[in-house]
Amino acid sequence: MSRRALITGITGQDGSYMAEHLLSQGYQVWGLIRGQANPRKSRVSKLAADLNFVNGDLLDQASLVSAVDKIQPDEVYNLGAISFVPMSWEQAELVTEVNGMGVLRMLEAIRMVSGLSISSRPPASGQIRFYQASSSEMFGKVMETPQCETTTFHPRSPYGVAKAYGHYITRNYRESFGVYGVSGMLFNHESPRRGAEFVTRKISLAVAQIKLGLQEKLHLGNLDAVRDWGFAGDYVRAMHLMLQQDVADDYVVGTGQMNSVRDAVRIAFECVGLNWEDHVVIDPKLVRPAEVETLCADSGLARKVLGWEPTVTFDELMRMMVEADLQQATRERQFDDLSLTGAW
Ligand code: NDP
Ligand code: GDR
Repeated sequence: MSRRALITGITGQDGSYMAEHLLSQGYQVWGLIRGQANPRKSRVSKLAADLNFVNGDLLDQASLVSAVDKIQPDEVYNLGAISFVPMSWEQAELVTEVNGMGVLRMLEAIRMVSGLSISSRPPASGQIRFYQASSSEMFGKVMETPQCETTTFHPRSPYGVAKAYGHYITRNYRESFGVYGVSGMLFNHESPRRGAEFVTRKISLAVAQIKLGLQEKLHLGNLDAVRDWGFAGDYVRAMHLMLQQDVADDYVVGTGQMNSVRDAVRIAFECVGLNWEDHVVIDPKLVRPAEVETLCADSGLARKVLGWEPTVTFDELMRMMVEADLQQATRERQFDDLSLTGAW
C-alpha cells in the first residue's frame, strides 16, 4: 500500500513542490486547507488530479487532531506558517500563534492520535514521522559563519523567535515522548512560485515589467543584506530525505554560497540587458527594525548523512525566475492588447 503524507502549507511555495515530489514517489498526498474558500486551493489542485484535501488550521487544535485521525499519515510535513518576516513586527501575537504554538498543536495531534504519553513510548516502527519547517532566521545575528546545527540562535524578529520555539518543541517531543520529529533549518529558497513580497521575486517581477516598459522603478530596502539562496525544488528533496532516516535528527540545508541583495538585482537586470542602477530606488521604509545582515549555511551533515546536494546555482535561480516572469508578463500584455483591439 502506498505511504500517506499530510502537508500543512500546501498552497505555499514549498507545499506545492513537496506535493509534486511526494506524488512522484508514489505517496497518497493530503493538503491541509485553511479557510472556507481559500483562493489558493484551486492553484495547487491544478498540479495533480490525485491530490487530496482536508480542512484545518494551525490555530485550531481540534481540526488538526481530526485531520491526523482521518488520514492516519505515515509522514506529516508542517510547512504552514506566516512566512513573511516583516509581518511579524506588525502582528507578533498572530505570527507566534501560527508559527510557534501551531507546531505544538500539530505535535499534540500526532501524540494524541498515536496514543503516546510519558509512560507509553511509541513502537519502533509504524509511527507518524513529523517534519518541522525551521529556519535560518533562528540564527539571526550570527555568532559564527557559516552556520551549522550547533550554532547559537539569536533571532532578530518575532518570526525568528516563534520558529525557535517550534524548533525546540519538536526536539522536546522527540526526547519526551519518543515522537519521530525532525527540524530542517532551511536557508532562503526561491522559485518562480515564490510569493511576490519576498525580495528575489519582487526583483524578478519588477525586471519583467521594466523590460516590457510597464514599470520604471523598483523600490528596495537594504541592498547589503547577504543570504544563502537556493532553489525550492532542491530543498523539498532534503525535507523528504530527513524523514527517511533510521534516527530522527535536525539538519541545516543551504548552498554555502553568499550573495547580497545587490548581487540579486545586478544579475536579474543583466538577464534582460539592463543596468540596475538606472532603475533601483532605495526606500528607507523598507529597511527592517532589526535586520539579519548575513547568513550562510554549513550543510556538511545533510550532505554526508542524507546525500543531499543542491543542483541550481544562484545565477541560474535568478535567471529562471526572471525568465518565468518575463514569459508571464508578455502573455498578459498580449492578452491586454488583444482585448483593447477587440481582436476577440
Ligand atoms: P509560503 O508563505 O509560500 O506558504 C505558507 C503556507 O502556510 C501557505 O500555504 C499558507 O496557507 C499556510 N498557512 C498560513 N497560516 C496558516 C494557518 N493558520 N494554518 C495552516 N496553514 C497556514 O511559505 P514557504 O512555502 O516559502 O515556506 C514553507 C515553510 O517553510 C514556512 O513554515 C516557512 O516559514 C518555512 N521556511 C521557508 C523558507 C523559504 O526560504 N521559503 C526558509 C526557511 C523556512 P494559506 O493559503 O491558507 O494562506
Ligand atoms: P527573509 O526573505 O526575510 O530572509 O525570509 P526576504 O526575501 O523577505 O528578505 C531577504 C533580505 O532582503 C532584504 N530586502 C528586502 N526584502 C524584501 N522582502 N523586500 C524588499 O524590498 C527588500 N529590500 C531589501 C531584507 O531586508 C532581507 O535582509 C525568508 C522567508 O522565506 C522566511 O519565511 C524564511 O524563514 C527565511 O527566508 C529563511
